[in-house]
Amino acid sequence: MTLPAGWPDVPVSAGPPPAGLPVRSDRLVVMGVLNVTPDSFSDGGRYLDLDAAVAHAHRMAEEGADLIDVGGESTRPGAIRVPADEEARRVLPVIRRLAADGLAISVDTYRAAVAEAALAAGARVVNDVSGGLGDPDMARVVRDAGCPWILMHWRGHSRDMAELAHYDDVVADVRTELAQRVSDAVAAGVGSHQLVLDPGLGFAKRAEHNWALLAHASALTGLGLPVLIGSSRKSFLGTLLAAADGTVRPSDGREDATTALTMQAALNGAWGVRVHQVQPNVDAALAAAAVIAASEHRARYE
Ligand code: PMM
Repeated sequence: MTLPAGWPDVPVSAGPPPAGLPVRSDRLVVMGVLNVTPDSFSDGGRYLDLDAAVAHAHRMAEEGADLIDVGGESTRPGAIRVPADEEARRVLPVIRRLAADGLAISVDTYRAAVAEAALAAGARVVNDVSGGLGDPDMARVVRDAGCPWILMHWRGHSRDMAELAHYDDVVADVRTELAQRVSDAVAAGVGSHQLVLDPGLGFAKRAEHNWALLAHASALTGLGLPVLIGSSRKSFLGTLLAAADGTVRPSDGREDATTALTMQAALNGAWGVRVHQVQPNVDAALAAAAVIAASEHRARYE
């Protein structure tokens, strides 16, 4: 693997993190997933009811979630896209309630109109799985709001993802394509200090692509922007953990592997992880932080 040094012509400002981006000194940030959808692969249909969604978000916050990621359209491979007004109808009441309760919310959307309405309803962060490619108006919304913007690596909508999973060198290609997204955002007037990068595990990626990106997470963290990792319950873990007869492990049996990858993300300098089950991942984040602190302590005496 050959990686270009630093950013390809991207001015990365070392500004302070924007208001709304949780930053912790004691451990990496844990983002709890709240899908208000009928068809997400692991929690679809469970939180369509407002009270059930609100209760689940509070449970995650009590377990230590720093951010609740509210999404109204499933992005699982092959998922059907929903109209923007239906997406907004699903997420806005939940965001309003949770923001009024004082929870920090990100909105998982690639649509500028939904992001704008969500920010007005109290969301603090835009989590954009399209990295700005899904809607040309998203950069304006983020620029005007001055909010954090998570740019995930993306090559196309769920329906087409499988065909787009072709790379010369997945780590170098993802890094270059994310650098282009940063460049576009900065050209549109967004401060680079507003940006968080995400390799987009499972999005136009086969299992071997996901493992390579995890193994070389430093290719992204080394760029100087916060990095988010979303491995939680994804299908590459189901394949890894398949039974002897080849039966893929169901999504609720992938928690321990998810937690192991949270430890790995933390040791590799990620800013945060996006997970369905908060408590074990907070524990893993604390364990990783203790290992990092001990290794830094020892280094002072060597
Ligand atoms: N994965 C999913 C949805 N949103 N957002 C970011 N930033 N990173 C991810 O990896 C990501 C995401 C798909 O998982 P889900 O269906 O469980 O929400």
